[in-house]
Amino acid sequence: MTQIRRALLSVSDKTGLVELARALHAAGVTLLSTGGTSRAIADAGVPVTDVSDYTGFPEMMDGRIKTLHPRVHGGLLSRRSNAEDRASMDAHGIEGIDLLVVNLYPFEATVAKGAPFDDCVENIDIGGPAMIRAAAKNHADVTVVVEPEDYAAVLEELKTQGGTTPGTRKRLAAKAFARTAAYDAAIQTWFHGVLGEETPPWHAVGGHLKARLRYGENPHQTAGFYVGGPVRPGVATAEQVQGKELSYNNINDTDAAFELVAELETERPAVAIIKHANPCGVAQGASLVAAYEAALRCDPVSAFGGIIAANRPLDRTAAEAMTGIFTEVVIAPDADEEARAIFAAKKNLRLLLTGGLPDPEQAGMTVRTVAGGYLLQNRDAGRVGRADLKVVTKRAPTDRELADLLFAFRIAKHVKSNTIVYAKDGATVGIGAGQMSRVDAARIAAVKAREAAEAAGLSEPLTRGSVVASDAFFPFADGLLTAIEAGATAVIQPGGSVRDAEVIAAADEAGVAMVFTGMRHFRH
Ligand code: 93A
Repeated sequence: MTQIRRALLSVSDKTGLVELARALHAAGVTLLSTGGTSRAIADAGVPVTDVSDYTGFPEMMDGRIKTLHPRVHGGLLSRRSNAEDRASMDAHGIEGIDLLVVNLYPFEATVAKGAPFDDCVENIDIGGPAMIRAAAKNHADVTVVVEPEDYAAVLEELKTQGGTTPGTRKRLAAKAFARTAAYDAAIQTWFHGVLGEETPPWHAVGGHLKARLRYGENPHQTAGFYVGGPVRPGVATAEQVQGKELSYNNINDTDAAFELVAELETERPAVAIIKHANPCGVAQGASLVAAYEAALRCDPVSAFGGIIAANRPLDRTAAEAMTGIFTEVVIAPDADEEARAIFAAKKNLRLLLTGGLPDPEQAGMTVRTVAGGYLLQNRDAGRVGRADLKVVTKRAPTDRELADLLFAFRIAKHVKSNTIVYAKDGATVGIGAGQMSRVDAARIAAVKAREAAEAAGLSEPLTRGSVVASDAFFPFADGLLTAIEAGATAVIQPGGSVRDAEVIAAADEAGVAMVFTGMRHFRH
């Protein structure tokens, strides 16, 4: 147990400050504080000493120098049980500071609101992190608090036990270092942005903990949701309007859904339905509801319990259709009043509104772990357009086929490899995901399309007259032949196999049109 006789309070976020100061004073704690914080405490009628009176140095240089003084840092760093440290304290009039309460200049918020360069620089806190690190290092004797949410716990220990326990001080020290690490990471990210450079993704590892999750991918795994890096509309920034807490898998799937829908042409309403990070139906239509219904048709069985992303504000008819089956999450740029009211009736459904769509071509990095290390790469910002396509068959695709080919290839980019995507009239009609062989992906997609057609009471499989996209080249003609058998009339694929000639010949023989993209989209 460490008694708390003196506390230094220096906070930008003054939430709960007066209550804290009052309670500390009542517990007999002497208060030291910096300019604005000190004024707020004094205004509430609580006795407080200005740090500048304690150090004998005025605040100067627009507050750049407030607490950077040996009487402050000595008070935080001195080991109370060390005779030499105590002698130094006596020699220099240094008083022990037992509790440090700091929250930093709002650098992240200043950047987020688009403040000018100089304002951002001025909001880089120096004295705050220095004190936080000093107090956290000296957690054997000092308690450090960096967030208002921890005030109550410290006051409780003070009240019930007369001081803080070593366990609490260690936990708070860990949190303190996490905060300064995240703070420096935010500054680093901003500098990279100013320089027009990409930000290395390790900030994400030390990023800001947005939410502790109930569990990870499975219930026996613990997990947290960290945010950081360049701002991008999506699951990390969205406002959750309603519904249960998001789970680890929800977050992962919602991200996949929204990134996919943002990949499609923005002129037309688009909807993607995701299960286990893979789409089970994607479509564009004249309206959101038309797009949703077409997406659902692709694989209505898998869509149950899925995640829906839309590229437009949700309206009444879309909301009515989307609440027709059990859905975990809906994410969209916005929702009108009528749509919100309809979703509100489904208490558990999580509705996330992002305010916008992410730019599919925005630079960025991805990170994944391997045993003992990380793999870093640029995010796959590659996008194939009409001008990139090379017709390799005797027959060129028709305009309608071309539109569907590009649509299918954009979707294939967002499906686990190996993938084959069949599409028709701006809607997927069969998706084969995550197979070890391309021919299996083609087969599975065709089987699913046949089943969906049967379920809908149609006589023909949905793949009849469709186009087909492959995320990587066909190593043999077999995968292509499977797609042709399923009814595909045009093909889009990267090309580049040693057997391209064989594959092209097979397409020509069947009168199928084929285009090469020159770019592949593996996603493992
Ligand atoms: O400009 S600083 O880096 N220089 C300092 O010496 C210093 N000491 C505390 N910023 C400094 N602080 C920060 O001031 C704290 O981290 C806190 O965010 C803020 C509180 O200022 P005030 O009490 O005047 O509102």
